[in-house]
Amino acid sequence: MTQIATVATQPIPGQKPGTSGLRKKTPVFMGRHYLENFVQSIFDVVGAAGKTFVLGGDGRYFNDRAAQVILRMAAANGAARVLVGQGAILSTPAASHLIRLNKTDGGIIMSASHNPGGPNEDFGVKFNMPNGGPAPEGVTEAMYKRTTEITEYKVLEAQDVDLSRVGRHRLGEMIVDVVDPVADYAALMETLFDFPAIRAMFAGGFRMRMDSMCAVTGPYAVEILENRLGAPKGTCVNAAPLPDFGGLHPDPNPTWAKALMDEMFGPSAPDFGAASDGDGDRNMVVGRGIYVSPSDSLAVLAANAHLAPGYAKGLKGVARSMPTSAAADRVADALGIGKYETPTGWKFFGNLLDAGRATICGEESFGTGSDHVREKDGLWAILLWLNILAVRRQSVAEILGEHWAKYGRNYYSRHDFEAIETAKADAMMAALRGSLAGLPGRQVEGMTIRTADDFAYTDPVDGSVSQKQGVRVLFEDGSRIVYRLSGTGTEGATLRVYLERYAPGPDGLDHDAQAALAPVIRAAHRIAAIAEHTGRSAPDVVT
Ligand code: VG1
Ligand code: CO
Repeated sequence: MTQIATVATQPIPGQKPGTSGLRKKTPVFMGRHYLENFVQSIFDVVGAAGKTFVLGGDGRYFNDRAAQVILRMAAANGAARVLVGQGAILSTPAASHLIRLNKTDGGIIMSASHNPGGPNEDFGVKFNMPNGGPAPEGVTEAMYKRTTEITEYKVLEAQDVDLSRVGRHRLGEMIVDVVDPVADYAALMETLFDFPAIRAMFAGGFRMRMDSMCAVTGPYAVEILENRLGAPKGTCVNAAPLPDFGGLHPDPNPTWAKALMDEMFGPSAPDFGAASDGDGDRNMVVGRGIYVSPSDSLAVLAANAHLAPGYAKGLKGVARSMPTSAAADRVADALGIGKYETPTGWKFFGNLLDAGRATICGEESFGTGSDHVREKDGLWAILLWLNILAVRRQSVAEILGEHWAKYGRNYYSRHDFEAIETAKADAMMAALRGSLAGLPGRQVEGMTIRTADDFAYTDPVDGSVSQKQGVRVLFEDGSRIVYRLSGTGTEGATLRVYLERYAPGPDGLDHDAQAALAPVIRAAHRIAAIAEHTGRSAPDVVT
């Protein structure tokens, strides 16, 4: 017999959900009533009775235990059915696809994405809507508010469900369907890309390295790249998801994916390299001896997407987050299609995708995706690159070179200052916001400031307004600096400074982005008085 217990609790407000879901240190999530309070708050807001949800996570420490708790709570709250990835594993894009494919009422994804995992690292929970996309601000606000009021939660008193095998189980009145986490996603990729052409490229000797960083994309990458596309065994490395990601930061950038960078710049570099993050929604691509900045990757994918069967009819529009470089805008202008600039975070693309206004979206933080799901999708971007390489029969360097020759080059970099004392970071941003009116016309590092503002976004579909999404300083020569505080960190504050400078031709500036951006970087430090406020004169991570 199974019984529903109603457990008395007291409010434990999570921090306001940031860019994606709730993230906390794992011991916090494992603390008394913490996970339960948040999950009950989700169900209280969206309703569970009679509904069907998807559940899965990136395999990090506590993923398996949390899945059992969430299942018992879904059953106690009257859910009809939950589809769970085998082993409680689902990449974020695969979860988004399952939500859509099965027309479910949404899904719960257990992940803190690129944040490290382990008993003393990070854990996270996010809710995705029936369209497969992250819950919008109104919904996450309501969930947060609920955590401040909650007095009880419901949980079924029952044994664990065996999630190790695919098949159907019952938990009280609720059906639990354990599904293969990879199969439906891989099938979707086959509908979008020219698998025979990519297979022929591998058969012809093309070599790649795929680094899954001991996170969730390993099983997906092995099945798609090695099993279905015929890439040699061993193409995928760090392919077994581990609870602590092998001690790695599963963040696909040149700093954390250093092994991949070293190989791609070394003497025996393969033709193409790629890495993905903890939950599989982000990607870094690297050519032999050349790094592809995410903003450039978005632009190249938009310019060449028609070479893949899924996009042969062309794109409806391209959307980018505000801090992402304007490289994609130039492509949209050339194609004569819509372009959109949204705040940071994938949830802002959902309405544009649902309304059919944008087909491809991207962020400077190594996230790209399309209307095939409602999340960014790391392997999707890697496969689109492979499709383009297979059709154009050129190297990554040649493709980038031709792109810059045609559109000009947006030199771009992001500087992150991590774990700053929150009060200091807040004071710096407040002072910067206070100084905006006096900035236009000022000369800094030989450049003249044209405009300075705090980005506010009005959603063109539903009219909702999001304020204070980042300070933008634009110069007369088209250079740009953006300042914002991260919404995903769990330790102090992370200041992100986004730097951009445009050169009309490929050879207008030094080829090294940091060198090309040097005056913009100096101006960024001066305008915000970063060192004076935070004591930091150099960033911790440069991408
Ligand atoms: C970061 C990135 C943002 C991304 C978000 C979630 O947010 O900058 O572009 O959408 O992470 O990605 P923030 O607020 O820390 O700058 V993931 O892969 O963590 O779901
Ligand atoms: Co992620």
